[in-house]
Amino acid sequence: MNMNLNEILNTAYGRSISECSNAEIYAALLKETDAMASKKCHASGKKKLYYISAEFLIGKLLSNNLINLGVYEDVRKQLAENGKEICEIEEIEHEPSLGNGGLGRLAACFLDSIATLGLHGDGIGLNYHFGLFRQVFANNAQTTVPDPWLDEHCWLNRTDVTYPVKFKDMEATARLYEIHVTGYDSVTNKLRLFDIEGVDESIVKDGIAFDKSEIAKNLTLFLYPDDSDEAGRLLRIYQQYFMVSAGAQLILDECIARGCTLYDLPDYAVIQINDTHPTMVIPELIRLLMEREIPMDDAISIVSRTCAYTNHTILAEALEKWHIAQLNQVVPQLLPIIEVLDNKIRRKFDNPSVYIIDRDERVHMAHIDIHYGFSVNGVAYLHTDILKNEELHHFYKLYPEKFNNKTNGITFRRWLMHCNPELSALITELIGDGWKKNAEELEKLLAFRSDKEVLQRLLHVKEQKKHQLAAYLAKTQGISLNADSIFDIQVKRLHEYKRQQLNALYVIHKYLEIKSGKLPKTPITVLFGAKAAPAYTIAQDIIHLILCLQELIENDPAVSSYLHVVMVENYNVTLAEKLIPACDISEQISLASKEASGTGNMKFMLNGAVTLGTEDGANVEIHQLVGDENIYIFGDDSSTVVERYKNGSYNANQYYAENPPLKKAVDFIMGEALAEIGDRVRLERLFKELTTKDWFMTFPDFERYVTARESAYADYENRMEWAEKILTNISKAGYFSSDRTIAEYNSDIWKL
Ligand code: 26Q
Repeated sequence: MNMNLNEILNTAYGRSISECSNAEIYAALLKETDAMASKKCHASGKKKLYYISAEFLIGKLLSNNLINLGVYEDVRKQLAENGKEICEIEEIEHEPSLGNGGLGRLAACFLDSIATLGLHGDGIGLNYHFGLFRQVFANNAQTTVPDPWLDEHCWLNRTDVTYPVKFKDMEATARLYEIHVTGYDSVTNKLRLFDIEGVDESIVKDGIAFDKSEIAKNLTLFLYPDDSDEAGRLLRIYQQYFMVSAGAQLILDECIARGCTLYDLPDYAVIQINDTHPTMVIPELIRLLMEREIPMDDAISIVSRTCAYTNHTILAEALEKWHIAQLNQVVPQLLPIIEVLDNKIRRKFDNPSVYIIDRDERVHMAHIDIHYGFSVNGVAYLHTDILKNEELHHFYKLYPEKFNNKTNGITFRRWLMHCNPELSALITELIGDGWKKNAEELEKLLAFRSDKEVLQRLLHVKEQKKHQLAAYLAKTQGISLNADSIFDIQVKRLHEYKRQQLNALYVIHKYLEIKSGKLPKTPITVLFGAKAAPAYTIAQDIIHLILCLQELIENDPAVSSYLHVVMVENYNVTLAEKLIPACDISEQISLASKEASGTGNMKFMLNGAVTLGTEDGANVEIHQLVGDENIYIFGDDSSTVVERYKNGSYNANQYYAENPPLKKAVDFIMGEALAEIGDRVRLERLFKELTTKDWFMTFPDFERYVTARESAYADYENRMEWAEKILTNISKAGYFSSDRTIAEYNSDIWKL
């Protein structure tokens, strides 16, 4: 397929490429590309996958779609010949803020791979007008403002399809919107997003505050609205039910249109439930089938053979439980069904830990999924192992055949071809372009392991990407980076278990070392990027600490040319695409057992960063693939950690008291230097949390973390050996293509 840009712009504006503004070019390109996507063949077949998720963190779509439709190079050239840069046109696009972190980005990578493999499958979710939130730093702290992304020119298409959604106290209308999902040289699928008719953006005042009780106006304003009060929690139930009720109606309509009698629903649809946020789809589908005259037991059996559940966390606080009273206030029609589902379990099993409704009348959403879905999967080998043997052991004993692992993956179209065209071109020059469709072919790169020229060129690409990142951050955030320093990067949601605080303790340690005259050979730039949930106080405190360290070090001429700390503002997909290719050292330092998989770890590896990490999530699999020489692993392993939690033996204060370098770093949080810059309440709270609780056990790992990080920095000095590590990491990354993950979902679960 071809695109004649001059002709398109002439028709649209009566002007040529060079006479149009970037915004005009963007608008015309969007329209043309979207039309091209919709004209592509759509996947079909009797059975269809519905991937239902509260988040789809899809990122900007222009380049992605141009690449997948096979016209990127052509368009880039036409623009360049007329003095326009495609990356500047891209800047016009506003990234849809429809997700928060890994789970949402995974859903987006999956949609790409589902379309690429030509599978019949759509995403179902909500159209949040202001997304998660946009992060703005002020006074060394995070503040939050809405992140509007819907404008006149966007990829979202309105449809005429609407569904009624009944709540206890009102009836809402859900309107269907659609975004085309292009596969790489393949079919087009859709992301179906529901919006409430009558949504009112104007009720948001003062940051992201709004009246949480005005459901008819607020339901689709924000993803994960603050649930620290009851109104916020009820709003989340409204959102979840709105999504699943409209989604279930859509699924049934489509299946009937394809010839389904409803009794044979499992032959027409498979619903993949992305974590527990869409779990109410199970009782809702049962309810809808009963409305259509299907007896309850039949309805339960039909739905149980249609739904499959993915678990993304073992953190107890993230496993959703809704109180019966809460569900009764919003969706009383589901309660009789949930009670029947629970009673069946009580009759069958005498172990209260597998009941759906517990003694405190709370409904355990994950338990609904496990009992009434046909598949339960974890997202990395270690994670699934922990689900089977620890967290969900009682369920595993009941249904061993339901449990399976699907190690996460990422789409190489976005996370290599798009974000790193320089590296892509080099790889293609060396091994041809078979890797674009068959990622395992990257292993062919191993043949160049001792080819000095190739290694040199890999280092050169890395250098280019560092310079590009520096230029981008200078332009967009007013940050200046030393591109000749080591780029050591930790970007992910802010959470204590991910242990940004451990990284910050290292920074303090290094700062003190430099102050005392021990200078690093190569200067170090430590980059952070993370949003924290607004009600998560300690997470806000950690951001505050990092921003204070950034200021302190920047203003200390004795240190600033050796160490630079930068927290980028509003970390999102767009920034990830710039940061990841520029990274030397990828920080994956969660407390072992806590990170289900991680997917950033895979993106960094693919772009030639070396992992510094714990034996956690998919790091374990990365470690196995690249071997000890090409990764820096430190810290306690998951069984040690699980054991320590079980016997309650951890005493943070003892580590603190008995480990002088650690104590020095921790005490610095309360010291004079930071007191002059920071907020005493925040710093003191963080200090106390660490020294008295340290729930995520940073102290036991601290010393080994410092040692591992120093050895990575030392190895970096030998450029040829380092380049070999880069090469090995890229070569072994093929396993983490989401094409592989999706092929496994299809052969083991979906069977499309
Ligand atoms: C739960 C209750 C109340 C409010 C919010 C939530 C909530 C919201 C979002 C719970 C969890 C999430 C998101 C979880 C998530 O992103 N998990 C990540 O999923 C990735 C894809 O599988 C994994 O790679 C990461 O390890 C995992 O942390």
